Amino acid sequence: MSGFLQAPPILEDTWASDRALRESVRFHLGDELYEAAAPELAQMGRLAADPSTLALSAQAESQPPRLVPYSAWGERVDDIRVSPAYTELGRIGIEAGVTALPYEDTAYGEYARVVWAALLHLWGPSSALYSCPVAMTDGAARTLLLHGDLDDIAVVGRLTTRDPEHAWTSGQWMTETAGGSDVSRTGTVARRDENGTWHLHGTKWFTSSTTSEMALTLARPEGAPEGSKGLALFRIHRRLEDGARNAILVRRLKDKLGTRALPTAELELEGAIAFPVGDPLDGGGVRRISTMLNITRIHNSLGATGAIARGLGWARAYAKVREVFGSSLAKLPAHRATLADMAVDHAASLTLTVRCSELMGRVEQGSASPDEIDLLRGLTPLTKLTTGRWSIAAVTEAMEAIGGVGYCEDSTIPTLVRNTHVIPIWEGTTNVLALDFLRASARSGASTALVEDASDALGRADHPALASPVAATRAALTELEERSATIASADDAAAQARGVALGLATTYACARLCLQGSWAARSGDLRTAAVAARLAARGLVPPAAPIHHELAMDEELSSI
Ligand code: MFK
Repeated sequence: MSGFLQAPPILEDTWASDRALRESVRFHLGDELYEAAAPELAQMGRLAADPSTLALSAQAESQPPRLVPYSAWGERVDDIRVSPAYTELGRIGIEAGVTALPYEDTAYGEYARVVWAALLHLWGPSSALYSCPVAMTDGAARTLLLHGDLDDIAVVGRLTTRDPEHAWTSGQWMTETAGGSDVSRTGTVARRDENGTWHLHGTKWFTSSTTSEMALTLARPEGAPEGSKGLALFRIHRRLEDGARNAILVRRLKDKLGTRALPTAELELEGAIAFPVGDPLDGGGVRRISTMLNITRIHNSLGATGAIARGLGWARAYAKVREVFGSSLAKLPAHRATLADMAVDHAASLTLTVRCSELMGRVEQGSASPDEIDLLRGLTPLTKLTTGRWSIAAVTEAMEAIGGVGYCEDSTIPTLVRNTHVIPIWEGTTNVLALDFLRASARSGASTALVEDASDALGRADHPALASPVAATRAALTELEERSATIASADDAAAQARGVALGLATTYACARLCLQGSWAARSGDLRTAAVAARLAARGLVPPAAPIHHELAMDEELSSI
């Protein structure tokens, strides 16, 4: 035996060690609001990396939810039991304001969502995916406020409180066997009885956070037309007012690759009582639930960014304690280059996500301009799809950076990798979101607003240290515009949508990093300028497929 014992990596305080996050928050908030927000963010940064919190996460992940279909005496109860550690992690988040903060009257005003984004970024990676019910709860609260009646709005207090004893969470039951992406194929039927009460009949195929007290869901009122224009939005509760079980049967829990602390179930709605949100017969269900979708997509992007930060945090911690080839791993140039690329992914992901959050806050407070509304509409799917892909790459890189122990379950890195793999699938896949962006661009000024905002950022990034990434980002914008001009048909647009979306999002991220880097450089800090330069040097726009080979490629695909 060699007698050598590797010192374990220690995850550092996630606020104090995350320079990119602190700078982004200060850049967006300004000094005064930053000083006001910093204490609560610092507290969450310490708590998220505290060994007791990490132990709760590990416990929650190792105690998956359990379905108890019947009571001891044979009564159908459909109870789902989750780990007490999972509940405790939720309590920590709720008390800290992950659901409440954007709905409170605070000094942050239209910047509340920036503080909230930082808070969630810190708490999320330690939450054992309690971040999922938090996402849907936020989406539900906003949807009910915008589209609901007084009964709907009465529920919002439960969804946005900091009191864990009083707090409810919400699910989002959209996915059915016939339609995950194509929600227009929803088969759940809504029937109104003689008293005017609505009852839902159908199967919901993936319902996450099934222990939530309520959910928003789609159903087709009897007699309504086929397709998405026949769908209505409903609020549905697991229990009725008298405490009795609603007619919702849990068929089974899903056996998932990751997110194992989080209950996800198949549900049979057997005439379950539900309450329409908005007019159930005006065909506006998908439009209304899109309010929720857009919010959960920003949460998803925060989840991706948090996963990158956590992977980077572990990789850095390991590099600090590991000696190789007579040197600290942290000092080896090849490894430093890998960590630098992960830091670029983190900063780029953060810049997109915080920008979305800032715009969302402005829209919610009613201070957004029409251009900012269009910008948020386009930036949300772009941010979701891009950060999702970056997060998979980054956590995989973290696992490799930690080596064999990172591949072993007790390092917790496999949990991080498994949990991150849901991020591009949840809330719309890469292609669905790229197509959503195309539709948003056709129906609103989304892409124009994005290009103009990027150009404006580049125009203001006037510190000489940024000259090279600014030039590269300008060239990327021109390339994207030229590529858009060559699109010949709707099919061609769809085929190119993913590449254009990834290119536009990365270019926009670089433009915003140039602006932030220029701001920081004015006080002598060149680190974000270096990040922007490294991002630009990687190439901002993925190459287009060679058009002259398209016919042969079609033949290749048909032979697979
Ligand atoms: C770490 C935290 C992670 C968070 C975890 C959350 C877990 C939740 C788990 C899940 O529930 S995952 C399920 C997610 N499912 C999807 O994301 C569905 C993917 N499909 C789409 O996104 C489709 O584009 C969509 C269903 C939204 C729409 O497809 P359709 O049926 O072709 O509808 P259409 O005609 O495009 O739009 C109907 C209306 O909605 C239009 O308005 P009008 O009625 O006024 O014409 C659209 O403008 C509007 N709309 C659609 N998408 C919108 C939108 N409005 C605003 N924003 C959008 N994104």
